[in-house]
Amino acid sequence: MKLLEGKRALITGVANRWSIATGIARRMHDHGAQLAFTYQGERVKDEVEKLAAELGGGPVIECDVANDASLTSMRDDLAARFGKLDALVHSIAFVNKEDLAGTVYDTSRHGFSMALDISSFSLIALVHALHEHLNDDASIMALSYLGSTAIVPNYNIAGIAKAALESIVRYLAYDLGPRGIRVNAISAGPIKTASSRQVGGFSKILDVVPKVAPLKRNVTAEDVGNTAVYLASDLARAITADVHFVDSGYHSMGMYPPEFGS
Ligand code: 0WD
Repeated sequence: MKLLEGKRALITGVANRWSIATGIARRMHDHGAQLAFTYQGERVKDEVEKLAAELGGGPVIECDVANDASLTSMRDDLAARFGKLDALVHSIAFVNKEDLAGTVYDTSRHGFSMALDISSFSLIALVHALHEHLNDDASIMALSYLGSTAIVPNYNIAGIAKAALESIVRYLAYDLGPRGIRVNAISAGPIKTASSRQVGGFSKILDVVPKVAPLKRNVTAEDVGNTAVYLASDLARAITADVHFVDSGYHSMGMYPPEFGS
């Protein structure tokens, strides 16, 4: 059964084939959604165009979420070429590499502002730009991580930015709820991507999950994509303002199993 037949989704944050947004786009396409994509700049344009061609040939539009003019022109282009949205996927984050290791108290004012601007405020900016181009009952989702509510060494201000993002999800859910529009976060387990490799000691994080998590395995971008399909579908029409973990159950562990490390 196809869950997204007749629905249109905008996918942000594809950088390459390993991006979580790529896994989401693939699963949404499998379920019959029509897709449009944004890309950040020339560096990733070819990869995004290739993926879009493979997944139905929808529009590919430049959008730098740090730039209001870019958001407005994306909105106008999208309205002309694609029509109103039933789903919006926010899969965007940026933190300076030097802020993804060491101590949080050494974070610079500029590094902090940039991380929060691109990783958190960008969801507000996208919804501000697109709210009139969302159908009633649309579904908005943003990618988060456990580092928002718990200490993950080296994740540092990325975690602080995810805490803001999850709070923004709840407030947007309240703003848009009267239109039946739902806003949720998907908190993914660690997945090797261009962004995650910037986090100090990331490969060790990948080693821990299969030893500790109830499902004893890491998750994939396609696992995240399956949850995105559900959240975008009418099956989730009473689900909003929440954080949905796709992490093999890792977030529920109160302590590591006794055999860990042996
Ligand atoms: O373990 C992981 N990979 C997890 C990632 C676990 C839990 C959550 N996440 C989150 C990330 O924090 C992010 O919000 O998932 C989202 C997607 O991240 P990803 O798929 O891991 O990483 P990547 O493939 O690098 O995509 C993030 C993209 C950027 O990629 P690059 O590599 O080019 O920096 O975010 C986009 C960009 O395409 N991006 C922007 N898009 C528009 N405007 C901007 C910007 N200013 N900055 C970054």
